[in-house]
Amino acid sequence: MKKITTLASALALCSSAAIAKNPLFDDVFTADPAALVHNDTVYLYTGHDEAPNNDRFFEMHDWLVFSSTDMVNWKKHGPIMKATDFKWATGDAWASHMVEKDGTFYFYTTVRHNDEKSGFAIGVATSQSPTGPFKDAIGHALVTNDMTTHTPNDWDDIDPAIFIEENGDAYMFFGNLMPKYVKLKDNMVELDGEIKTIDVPNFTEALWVHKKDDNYYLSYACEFPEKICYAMSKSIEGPWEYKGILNEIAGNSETNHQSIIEFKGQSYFIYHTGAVPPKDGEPSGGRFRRSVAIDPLYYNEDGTLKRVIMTTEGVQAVK
Ligand code: FUB
Repeated sequence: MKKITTLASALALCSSAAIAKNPLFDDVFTADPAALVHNDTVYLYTGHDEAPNNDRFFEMHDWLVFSSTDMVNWKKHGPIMKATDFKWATGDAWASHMVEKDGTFYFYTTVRHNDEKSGFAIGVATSQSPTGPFKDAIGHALVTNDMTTHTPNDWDDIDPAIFIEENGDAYMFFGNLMPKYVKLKDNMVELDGEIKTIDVPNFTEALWVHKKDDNYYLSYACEFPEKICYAMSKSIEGPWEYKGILNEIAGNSETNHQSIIEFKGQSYFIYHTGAVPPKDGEPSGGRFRRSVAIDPLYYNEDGTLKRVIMTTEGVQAVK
């Protein structure tokens, strides 16, 4: 047996014995995960926190993508685009969502619009590859702040989440303080009809929609600091029945933002925390320096969701 002679060697032994996988990355700050399963691979899209400390506000310029075939080993592909690649945007690369339809990858994302339509807006970019490069698909925003008037703040049209029905009908869910959704046209880059609101309690932001069997699940960040709550429905258009808290406040982060996928028979809950410890004299993770984590998601027999158990071990590698 190895003799432990110093504190350093004791710590080294501890860290080699542990299977600490959450947060996933400690060399880059990642937030607002949105995962896509495509061709036996999981593509994990994230925002990129670059705030120098946790005192001020988000500093987010671009979006990153990572890929994995086993949920444990992640390949870094680098940025897929930056906020100012939308010529009408001034920055703030906030939460996004990627979907694939008929071989084209559609990246819906939150940015700050220039003064022509001040406030946050939703843009859409496309690529023929899940790792990009992505280009603005329409040359203007898909949703601008003046298109909705439910809340007075100028960041109420953020955090797009797309759901595509089996018949190809696509819907975009989005919003802050007021949850909203709108149908998309077949071309995926135009709205098809009016923007409607959703009635669920304690809504803050970060909508995500997924379906299992004949149940639709609407999960979202609730209250502040944020937990993740969820509601269920038999229809993409609701009504949604509130089911409670899915995940508690995540360590050292006021925000939370979830992505839910099924990959090779296992369901996953992907979220962010502020849990990266200080490193090399740098400030630690925190509310503006967040990091993505993954834990398993389990269903009850009646289709409701078991509350997520956040771990530092993370998930087992998929064979
Ligand atoms: O990352 C910036 C914003 O914080 C996101 O758009 C929200 O969902 C929250 O995570």
